[in-house]
Amino acid sequence: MSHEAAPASKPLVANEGIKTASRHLRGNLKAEFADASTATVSADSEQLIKFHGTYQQDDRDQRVALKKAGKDKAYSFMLRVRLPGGKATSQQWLVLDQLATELASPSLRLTTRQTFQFHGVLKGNMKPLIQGMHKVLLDSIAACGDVNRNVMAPVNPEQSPVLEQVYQDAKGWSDYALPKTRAYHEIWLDEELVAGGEPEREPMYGDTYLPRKFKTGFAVPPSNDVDVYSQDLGYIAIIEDGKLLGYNVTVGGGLGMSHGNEETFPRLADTLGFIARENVNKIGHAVLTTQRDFGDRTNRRHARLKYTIADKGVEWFKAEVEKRSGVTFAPARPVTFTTIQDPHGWHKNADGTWFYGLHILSGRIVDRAGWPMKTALREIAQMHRGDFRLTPSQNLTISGVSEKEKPVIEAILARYGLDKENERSGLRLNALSCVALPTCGLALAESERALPDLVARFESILDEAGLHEDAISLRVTGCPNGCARPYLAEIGFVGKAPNKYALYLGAAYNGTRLNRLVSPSITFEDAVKLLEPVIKRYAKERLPGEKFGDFCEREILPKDATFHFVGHGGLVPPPAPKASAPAS
Ligand code: SRM
Ligand code: SF4
Repeated sequence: MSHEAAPASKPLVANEGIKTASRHLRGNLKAEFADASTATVSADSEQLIKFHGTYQQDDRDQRVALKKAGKDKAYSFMLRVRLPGGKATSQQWLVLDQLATELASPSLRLTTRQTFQFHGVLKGNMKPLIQGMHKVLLDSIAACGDVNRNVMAPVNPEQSPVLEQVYQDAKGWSDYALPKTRAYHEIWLDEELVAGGEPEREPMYGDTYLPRKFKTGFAVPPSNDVDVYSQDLGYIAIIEDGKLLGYNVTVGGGLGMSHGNEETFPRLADTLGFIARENVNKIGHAVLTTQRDFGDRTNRRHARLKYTIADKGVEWFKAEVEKRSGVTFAPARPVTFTTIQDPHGWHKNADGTWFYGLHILSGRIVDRAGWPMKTALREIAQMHRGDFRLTPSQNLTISGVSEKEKPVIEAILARYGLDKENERSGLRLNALSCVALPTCGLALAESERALPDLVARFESILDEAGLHEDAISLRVTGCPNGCARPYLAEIGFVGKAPNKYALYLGAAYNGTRLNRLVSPSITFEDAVKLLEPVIKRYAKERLPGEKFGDFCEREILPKDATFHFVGHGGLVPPPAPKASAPAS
């Protein structure tokens, strides 16, 4: 197989060697996880375990004290479940809840890609945790690593037969793009080693998998809940007269960047064209293998599909995909996205059942004093016969609720006060944050832990301005990797240093336009002061139906200017550069 991307002059990155030597992701993991004499794994294994859905981390709150005391870091692991379209049964919920209590932090964390994360898993607990998940047919294969990650799809398939079909297509592509290696089963589930006979093959990925992570999302307009333009590969459902005709295919979205490195950037996907439904996997295969063969394996900061397309051009990419798949794209069909927000509260499905959309700030499911979210949801799972659906905005849908179950669930929600959660401000219902401190090793600033206070500060201004109900998207991350998709938020904060954030404004609420840098480094306090007059102007001066991001783009952010914050007077463009004296 040719991996043409590595120019002869540049060496491959170390991860490529680790993958090649791993014998399809086996490496030394079995022995290292069986070794109780250390809390960690080797540097090579740290990279390999990602393909098994886990990251080695340490409790960053304890780092300084432990160092002072001459002790090692407080190591543990994060484990991410693979859950296409965010669908979990009540039985699975109960098992995950119990495993989190017994073998992890004990919270469960709903992610921005519709799945669960465990944190604080000690090395010796990893195998029982994975085995516990396996009993209810859950796994963490390809939840992380240089492969096709958890496939996103709109929730609530009971709402219409089309949503169910889209879910089935998303699940089908997720299954198709799974690595074929039995490494996971051997290491965690004690399956017999593959020995003798034909050597194991990875027909689609090859021995070195992809140059980098790869993400797929399916969207059903008018909702862009999955932020389809941020995905490496997107399928936008085209529906006519209630029938799913096929999909517009998008490629090359991605959000991660590094502060101050202009060679890295968030990018919205390009649309290649329309395909019939039966070609989903064929096109997925061609897109993925093109990236496999042409993605940059010499620089992990330049290895995502978005850079392959930015460098080689979308027309080249489209021709390559058509050649490999044998499918010719038809012209893209027109699509309109109006929202990214999850439906909250009770809604009736086409099949007569109900679903309840529950807002969960930052997706953290844990029992706190006066706020026993984990207990409440466990009680619901104990009686609920339908499913749970995790949303791309870290929220939860209790799905397929019968008429008989509905009042019981209502009573549980009311008993624990969760019914009030959906009555929160439009800003809070649209707020996302990444995990960041204390578990994320890459965090430069707080995110999840700082969000409640930040939201409360904005809420008092919004209330004063009469904008309590208005849906405004606010997203915060602890670093520029973009895990809460902050570059698609109307107000985006991106961590730079403790209590310092880059502030971005002006994305389209429907996820079709990126925001722009307004201040490269600002505290939350100053940002709120800065935005107060902007919010008040928005309340008074907006056009009918105009969203906050569009107002900022029209009124606050003239074209091609990067804004800087000076004092609390508002946003001003940087001073024009002084004319230099003519050379004599
Ligand atoms: Fe992410 C790395 C958490 C969605 C872009 N992400 C990480 C790690 C694993 C940190 C690390 O590498 O050591 C974080 C673990 C933190 C922790 O303690 O749990 C982490 N990412 C998350 C989650 C849990 C955020 C959340 O609060 O929900 C999301 C898990 C999704 C899932 O279930 O699979 C999560 N990450 C995203 C998204 C959003 C999305 O995919 O829709 C992005 C931006 C989209 C994109 O990929 O372009 C994202 N995460 C990154 C990047 C930057 C990738 C890049 O191309 O530059 C990294 C760092 C890296 O890969 O080197 C990263
Ligand atoms: Fe960690 Fe940065 Fe992702 Fe937040 S955005 S979870 S700080 S990698």
